[in-house]
Amino acid sequence: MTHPDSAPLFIEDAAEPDRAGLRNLQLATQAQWQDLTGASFTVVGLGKSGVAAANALVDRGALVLVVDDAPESKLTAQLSLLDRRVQVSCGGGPAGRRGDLFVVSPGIMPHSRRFAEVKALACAILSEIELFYRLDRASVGGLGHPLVAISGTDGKTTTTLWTAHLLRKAGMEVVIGGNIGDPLCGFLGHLSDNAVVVAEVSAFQLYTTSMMRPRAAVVTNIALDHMDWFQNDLTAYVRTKCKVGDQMGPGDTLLINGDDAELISDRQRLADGVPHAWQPFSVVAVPDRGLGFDGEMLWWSLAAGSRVPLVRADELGCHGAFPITGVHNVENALAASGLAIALGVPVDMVRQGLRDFSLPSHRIEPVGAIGDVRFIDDSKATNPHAAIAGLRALQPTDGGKLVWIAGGSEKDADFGELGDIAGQIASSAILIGQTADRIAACLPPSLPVHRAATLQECIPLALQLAGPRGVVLLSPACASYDMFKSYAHRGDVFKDSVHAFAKVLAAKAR
Ligand code: UMA
Repeated sequence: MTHPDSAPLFIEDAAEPDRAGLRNLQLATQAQWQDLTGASFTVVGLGKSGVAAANALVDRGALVLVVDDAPESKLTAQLSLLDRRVQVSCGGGPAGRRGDLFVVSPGIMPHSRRFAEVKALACAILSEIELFYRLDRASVGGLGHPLVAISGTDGKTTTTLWTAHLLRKAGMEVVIGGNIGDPLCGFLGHLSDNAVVVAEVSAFQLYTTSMMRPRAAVVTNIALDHMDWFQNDLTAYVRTKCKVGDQMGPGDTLLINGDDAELISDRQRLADGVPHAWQPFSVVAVPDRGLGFDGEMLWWSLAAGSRVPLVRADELGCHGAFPITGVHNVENALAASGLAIALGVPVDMVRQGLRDFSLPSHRIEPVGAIGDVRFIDDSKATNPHAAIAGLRALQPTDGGKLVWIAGGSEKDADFGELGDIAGQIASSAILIGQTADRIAACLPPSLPVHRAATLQECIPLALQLAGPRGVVLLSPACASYDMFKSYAHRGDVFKDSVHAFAKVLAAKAR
């Protein structure tokens, strides 16, 4: 394994150095940045992470230019948060300064014109999470604050929050950031000595990350997503997701979904001579070492023949806002438990935290009932794989009906497998949004399919289709941007529509 301090940078064919070039080149190969005086940076993208990165850099004496393709009029909120010492160029001006160290926002696609320009100019390219790591190491020494990183396609946000919950059970001071919302650079200067950083990390962020070494990390799973960003190169996507473990060393813990076929080659690569402890977690078996599920109980295995029970699956969330169901949530619980154990949380605290965690909203969240028909909001299912998990979690076991509401904005997802599984589990489908026709084409003729123009329109129809004791599940398999501001907005509209229709029925019944 490459030593963290000498790991290759993403850009190997660095551009010719100029004025600040030598200072920049010197920094490019260091994983710990004490003093940035004389260094020169271009930050690309003035979103949340760009603002946090630029402010952290000028605070440490660097010369910083921020560039953004959007016009100034669209960036007023971000500009108001930016340190006045930062230079700004917006509206599609120059891509940056030749020979600079470049921090690129995760929204800049690698095959975009902007990224090509950056590659031609940069001395090195790094992500905002990588910048955090290098600056944090400098501020506290050693490897910086303990960092727990959650990578993978599905379950990242839930695993991030659940891990933080388990660490807090043991009295640890935890901050949560990264792709989940708050950029990590925003925490610099605000972390106490004992703080642990729990970060959701996206493939977009990992793509330009090279030296970051988490203390514990997980790759939750791999499913087809963001293929537009990766130009349909699944191998590149898998490799990028697994970069989270590349710099880990002795004493660190990397958890890998042991049931995921896409991760098998990477597991093999990890097994071949990498010194850090990596472990699988599995919902189909209990591994000799790692975490597993036997269909009833979640286990932590220390070695062959030595396993410790955690909780039963039906205890997950039993003391929280609502019970936590679905095999995918058993996966999330196993991953969070493994990360917490790696950070030293006693098993009793893990058990408590598995029982009293509340899932964040829009993830198989019961939002109400009309009579005996239950309505479930799984709006966070923004890809087919996540919707399959939602359908499986709600699969009727009592002969009742499951009405599935799906569809949304187009991101070229493949609905083939989802269509087959929906045909087996759902009793009818109501399709909305841009992808309605493509999803309909993948459903078997045996499944009755209906269309609706709005979510509000879906509710009375779904109630009628669900029979007296059915379940109505919104699990769209698509992003929401064709009709809503976000998946959260879509889930809120669903919930409000259920409540509004329940009131109309109640008023009529009086
Ligand atoms: N921009 C350009 N040129 C481009 C593309 C973008 O100039 O070619 C500019 C835009 O005009 C805009 C800025 O870059 O001003 C946007 O930057 P950004 O989209 O990278 O967004 P940030 O606000 O910095 O948010 C990022 C993550 N965004 C993305 O990954 C797209 C946020 O994840 C993350 O919460 C935040 O950093 C803090 O870490 C969002 C996301 O959608 C929620 N993530 C994806 C997902 O979860 O599926 C991966």
